[in-house]
Amino acid sequence: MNMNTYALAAGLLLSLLLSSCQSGNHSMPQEKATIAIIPQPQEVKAGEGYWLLDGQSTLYVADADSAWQQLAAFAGETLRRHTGLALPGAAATTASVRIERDPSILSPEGYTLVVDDNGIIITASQPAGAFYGLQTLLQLLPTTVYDAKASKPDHWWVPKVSVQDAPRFAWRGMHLDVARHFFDVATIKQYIDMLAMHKQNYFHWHLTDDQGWRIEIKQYPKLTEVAAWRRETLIGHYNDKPQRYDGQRYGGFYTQEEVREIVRYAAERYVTVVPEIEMPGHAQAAIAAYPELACTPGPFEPATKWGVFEDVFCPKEETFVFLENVLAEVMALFPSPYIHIGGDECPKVRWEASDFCQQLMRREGLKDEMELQSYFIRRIEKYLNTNGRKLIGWDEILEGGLAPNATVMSWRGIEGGIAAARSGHQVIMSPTSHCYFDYYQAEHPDEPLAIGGLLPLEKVYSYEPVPAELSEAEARYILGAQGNVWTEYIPTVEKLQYMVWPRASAMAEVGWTARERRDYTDFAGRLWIHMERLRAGGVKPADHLNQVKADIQAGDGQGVRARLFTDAPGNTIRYTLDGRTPDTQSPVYEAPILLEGEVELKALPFMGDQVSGRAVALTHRSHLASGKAIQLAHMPNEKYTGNGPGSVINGVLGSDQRYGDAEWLGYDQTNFAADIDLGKSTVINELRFRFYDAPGQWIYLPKMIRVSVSADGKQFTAVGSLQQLPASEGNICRVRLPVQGAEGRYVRVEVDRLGKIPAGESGAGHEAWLFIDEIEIR
Ligand code: TNX
Repeated sequence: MNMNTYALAAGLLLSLLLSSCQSGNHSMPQEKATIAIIPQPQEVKAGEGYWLLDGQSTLYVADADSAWQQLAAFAGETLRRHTGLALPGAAATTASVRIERDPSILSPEGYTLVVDDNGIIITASQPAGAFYGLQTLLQLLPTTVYDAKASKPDHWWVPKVSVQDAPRFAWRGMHLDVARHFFDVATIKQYIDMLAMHKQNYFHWHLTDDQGWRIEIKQYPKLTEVAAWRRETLIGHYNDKPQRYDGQRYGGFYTQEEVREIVRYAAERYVTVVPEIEMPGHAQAAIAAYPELACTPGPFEPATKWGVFEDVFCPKEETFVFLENVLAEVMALFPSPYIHIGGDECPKVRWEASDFCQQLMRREGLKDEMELQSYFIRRIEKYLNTNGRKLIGWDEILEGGLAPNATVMSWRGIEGGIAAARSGHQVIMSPTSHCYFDYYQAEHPDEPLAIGGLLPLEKVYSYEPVPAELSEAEARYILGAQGNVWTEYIPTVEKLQYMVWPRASAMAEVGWTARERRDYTDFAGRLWIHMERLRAGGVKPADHLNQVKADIQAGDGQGVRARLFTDAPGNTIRYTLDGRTPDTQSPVYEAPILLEGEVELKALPFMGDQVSGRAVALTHRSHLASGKAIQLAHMPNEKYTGNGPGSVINGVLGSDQRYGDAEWLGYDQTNFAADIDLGKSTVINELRFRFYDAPGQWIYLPKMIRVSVSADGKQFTAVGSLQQLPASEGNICRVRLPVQGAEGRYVRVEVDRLGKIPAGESGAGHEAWLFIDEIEIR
């Protein structure tokens, strides 16, 4: 959307106001309507003029068989609720709104929507497609259609248009963790409403975890008497030292009646609810209620803090009896063809120490605890399959061998998804890098506490669910993509909305819209209007569209440059370099700003002379390496690439709390090693480093730093090294390494990772991460 369309959008709003003032004569708006549909359809052809919906309008819905009858009832009710018009039924030949069957439409979720001189007609081969046509129709109307509380006008102008549409992926999912924090039935329904509006079709309901069991199971009452309640809850961040607790009992659960109601509510909106019952790990709450299901006697209590816990289900016969009984009740409640059984993050320490487990492994010929996990999942899969259901698990279920028919949800990255697709298993992609809405969404000191990381809207939008590594045949196993919402740091509905929207709107477009139709600038333009829909629907989204962002470019020897931008067009950015708050007299940003010496850049967006959004502020301090050229021997993990290699010599420090920002580089496989070209022979006295230190997140300080210099970039002479690092302050460790008067043009810096995480620590045995955000040379 360009500036012009903004003006048009404003014009549309104005004309709608005018037309509602003149509702007596229903004068047609003079301006052309802006069509801003999210997710973007396959094809939208705008026509000329409008079709009038008013008190005389009627509705016809194909209702030949039962599947269409449900749609017919729901479509009528939806249209009436949203428009406030009665829309009585009429024959197909005369009705103003017609929803018709067209078996020639190939996609079961596809539809066409035509608004022309003959009225409004939606065609689809299946009710789901018709439902999506209806969603598109609502998005053609002013955003007040979504406002249940607003009084509705007595007529609506519907812009003439022809839309042809079908989704790219069959799985367009959103997940919600109700174990860490509980959300009531009304909130779940609103969540489902929002998914339906975005044509998302799977609601992955994470119902059990260490901190709480949230679904009533009649045969096991202690799950809701004991497992649904925790003594207290961690407050602040897990990494805070010391950790603090609120001392408040916390919990809740859904009765089976409520579950049925939600499943029914979702089904009316063509959303399938996929329940997740976690096993064998993330089960501490369940074994607190039934300790006989653990490998050790207990007692246990539902966890009061976050993380991964060692007390897990023990693969005993009575555990399988319990789980099958639980799943039997779950299957009776959820018609979903898929049942999610978790499978992630299951520590093996209890199994290793258990005589029972070790004997079982010998008896079954299982070579290690990974294979025991696989044995566990296969048994559960067999049970589900026997009952006509399919198993989904997180990508850890690949370890020790994948159950024969399992669908894999790839979260730790995309590798699990690639491996599963290559072995002919269905895959849902939800890697942390692009799909975790518990991560921060902006770099700003006012952002509310989040688990960590950084996942701005644009990055969500950029997600491509089909890994480039897959052949066309393998790619067919990618069912789609999903946004995950873990709620450790999301205790309230307001915060839930803030974290989810509009990032989930971007995810909806990733799942629905053809790759070549996706364009972030265009999306951001449509989102400007779409946010009003969200607000009208009772959801307060995070609004970062007008926030100024800085993209710091460095590392190529051309100095350090700051490119400033906002997501929404129409802002004028004004800035200062001395830390003062910009005003209407401050210089207007036009081209990247060269940062030299000591600079406190602050930039604010303006619309006219009004501040339109949040500022960006950053401090730049030159040192001998800033703005010079750098070459990395190893690239960081693809999730933590900062803003390229230059991030570590750009004179700008990263956040002290968020290692996922554009300044930090993160390594978990290789060491860090870089050659910095100072451009000419230079005497250097000291190097200063910053490392991130957060063992709870598997991030450790390095075990060794070495520095050498060279005149020609080939022969290097060691000039300093360090093993003993000073104590960290909070999560930051600042290191100084003196190299008294060393001289050279090239400086080689080598930083060795710790290696494996030590026993007894969270993530023991995994590779420790190393995060570095700056190498200052003085
Ligand atoms: C990992 S994603 C988990 C969850 C946490 C989440 C926090 C997954 C399968 N397991 O238990 O809530 O990280 O981002």
